[in-house]
Amino acid sequence: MVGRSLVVLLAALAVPAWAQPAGPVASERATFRVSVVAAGLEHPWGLAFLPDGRMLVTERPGRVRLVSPDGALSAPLPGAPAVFARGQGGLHDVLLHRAFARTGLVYFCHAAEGPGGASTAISRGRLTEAGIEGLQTIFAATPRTGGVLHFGCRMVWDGEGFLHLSLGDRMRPDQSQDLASHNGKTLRLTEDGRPAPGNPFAARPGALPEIWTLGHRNPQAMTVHPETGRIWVVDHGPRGGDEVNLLEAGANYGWPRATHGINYDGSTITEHRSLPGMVDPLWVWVPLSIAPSGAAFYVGAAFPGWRGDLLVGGLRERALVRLRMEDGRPVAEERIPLGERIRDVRVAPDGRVHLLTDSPRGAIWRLDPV
Ligand SMILES: [Ca+2]
Repeated sequence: MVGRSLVVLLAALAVPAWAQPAGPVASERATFRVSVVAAGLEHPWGLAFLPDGRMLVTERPGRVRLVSPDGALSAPLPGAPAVFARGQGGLHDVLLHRAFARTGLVYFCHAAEGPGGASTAISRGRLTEAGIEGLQTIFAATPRTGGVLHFGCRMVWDGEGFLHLSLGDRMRPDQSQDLASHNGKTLRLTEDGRPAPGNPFAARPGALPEIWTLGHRNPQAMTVHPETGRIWVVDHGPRGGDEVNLLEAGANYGWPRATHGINYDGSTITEHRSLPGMVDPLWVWVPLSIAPSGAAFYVGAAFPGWRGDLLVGGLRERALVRLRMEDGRPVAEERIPLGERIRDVRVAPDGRVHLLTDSPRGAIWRLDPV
């Protein structure tokens, strides 16, 4: 045991704490340097830019911190959600209320424990200089289950002011096709966490009225196209079969009845890559997964060569993956290796791309064009 501990210790010492690329990174349409905005974050997961130039960042074990423009990290804010922090569970995405400057409201999606196990929940509170005040859980997915995998989750606002949430299948693939379960779905909610009016299955007996789309596996990237307002999701496949999907109300994205992926042991999940009545992905990663988490369309001025492209964070791939978009769909891919697992991709108001690295010693990176 002593020898093994020594090996582990030496391995830890050999790895730089925040291993950002040291020199300029040359890619097909841009060259940039990676600056460390803030470090010392444990599995940072979600990021939001505040109107005053600060940022809010979540850490998966359940912490929320403010980051000043010069990169100084606050202490963990009091009042953050109590999370189920096991496996992939914990504190995930953060989203400002659409009228944040007036309301101060901040939304968190996270794993939460309750009767029967754990599921994904949304909690909302008011950000003040004292921390997060008046936190309330406004939505909890059902059914709760045992297990520590596939919680999703990302949140975005649509153009009508409704809140969309992406949810993983909780390793119960059949639930992705079951309208009586929230798991493996995207939901469309009011800002108070209730079913939004006009949802596609609201009138169907036995169907949960929050459901917007079904047939997802573990969508950990969801983003709104800044020009079309359409919502895009990037979903983890099993072994191979990560997908980019454009959401349409009521659509079925196929999991687990249609997929390009196979089981981790090499066995077949289904012979179908496509089925009638199910929507095919607009991009798929085979035979290996990149393990996508976090995505954003690029429309800033800092990287004119990336304009309109979808930037996707790769966990397993340890890369920023750029999907070239033409006529509203991906047509080509570039993988930009960065040496760290990339958990989230955000474009700052000034157009510079920010990344979160998924590590016990994670960081916020900023890409500065050179
Ligand atoms: Ca699919």
